[in-house]
Amino acid sequence: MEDTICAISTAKGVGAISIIRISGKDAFKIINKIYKGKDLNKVESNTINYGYIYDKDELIDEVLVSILKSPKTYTMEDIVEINSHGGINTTNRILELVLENGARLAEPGEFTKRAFLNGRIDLTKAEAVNDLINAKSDLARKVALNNIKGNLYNKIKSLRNSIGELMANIEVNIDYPEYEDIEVITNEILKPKLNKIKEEIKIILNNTKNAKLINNGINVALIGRPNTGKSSILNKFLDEEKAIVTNIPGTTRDIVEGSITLDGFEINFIDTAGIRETSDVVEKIGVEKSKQATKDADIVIVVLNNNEKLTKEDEELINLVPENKRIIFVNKNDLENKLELKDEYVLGNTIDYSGIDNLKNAIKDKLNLDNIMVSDMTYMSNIREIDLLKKALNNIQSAITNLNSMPIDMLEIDISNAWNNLGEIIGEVYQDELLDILFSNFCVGK
Ligand SMILES: Nc1nc2c(ncn2[C@@H]2O[C@H](COP(=O)(O)OP(=O)(O)OP(=O)(O)O)[C@@H](O)[C@H]2O)c(=O)[nH]1
Ligand SMILES: [Mg+2]
Repeated sequence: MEDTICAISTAKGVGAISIIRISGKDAFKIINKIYKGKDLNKVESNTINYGYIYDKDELIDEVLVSILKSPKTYTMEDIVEINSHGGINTTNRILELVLENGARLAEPGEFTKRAFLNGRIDLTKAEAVNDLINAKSDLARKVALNNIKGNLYNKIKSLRNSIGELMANIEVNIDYPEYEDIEVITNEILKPKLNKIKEEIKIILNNTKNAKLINNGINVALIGRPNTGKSSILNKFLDEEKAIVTNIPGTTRDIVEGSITLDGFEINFIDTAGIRETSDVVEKIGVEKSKQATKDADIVIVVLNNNEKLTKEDEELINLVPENKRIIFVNKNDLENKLELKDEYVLGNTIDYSGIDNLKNAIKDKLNLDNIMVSDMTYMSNIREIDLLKKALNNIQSAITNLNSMPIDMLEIDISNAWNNLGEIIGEVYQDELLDILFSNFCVGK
């Protein structure tokens, strides 16, 4: 934290401008050594100043320099941002110059880490910054932004406060049993309070399933016997001739993917090789990949041919997929109906869009996407947070289970463990190692 750090904060490559960011106590000293223009010591905070960057007598670039004075900055330290012309050469030259004049290259996420260590943001907000940068869909962006604003922090903090109050009550009862004006805490008082905390934790944990769909997108695999029209369906979804379509069974041999956005969700379609018994080595590998894709997918569309009788293989495929992620699509309804099916299915063809529209609705229904859209958007986005919240739930559950069989001071151990778990989520309790791992996933310069 004593070092002054610097990094290129914009994406590497050719662009109109690049930003070299410097943060730390020597930030202004360093810029003064390489900048010619106004006297930056005299300018106000939050100003942008025109001038030149020089390496001794050599002009390096014409720039705009932002001066941001501690403490109202991203890191809470003095920050300088040099807006230079874009392009790899100029940007690197300026970065080298900043390094030569006393800064050290920032590690990934180090600016955000400082914002956390200096107390400006908690860990959920820091992690949300990374989520925002990596957001793949509009919805993922909104959720991340909500968490940067403190949505998740406020929820966890208030839960932690409720647990803290319980702990204080128990503590007072244990330490001062002789005082008469202190409410005696009994199992009857504790039980509903613990249950309420448990229910609130459960709601957040339930939402985390949605977080995966929001952040990673929804994987939809198309499987079926050869020639049923899987690749045609993919192409229709994408409005593009992405996969090869022929009337020869076994046309698709490898996985073909493409994505669309549906109501803000990223939907990633995976077209697979038609599944059948085959002696062809290449096709065999393709069939294995199809089976794997089925396992990995959030939704599996089993494609059948309306123009053919149901085969044993069709039935096997239907049974291969668990009901909660299976959609059966009966394709080629422009041709004569020869298929009979007991299971629920979606009907259509790849000539017009009606079948595709029905499939979109079926995907939305299956995953309850409309509900996700209107819920409160408090999602935990990463394994670290989810894991800690699950531990907190277990600890609260253990206190509830032991409520009648253990003395109250023993219950306090479980309750205070839960309190610590929540503290770790927001970073009020943390280990240095954890921070290193967490921030190493960030971009350099953020
Ligand atoms: N009549 C009709 N033909 C279709 C329809 N959809 C696809 N086809 C035809 O069915 C044949 C097979 O289509 P594909 O999309 O290649 O089928 P596939 O399931 O990907 O086949 P494999 O890659 O071999 O597993 C092609 O000749 C398509 O033009 C449809 O809705 N109606
Ligand atoms: Mg195909």
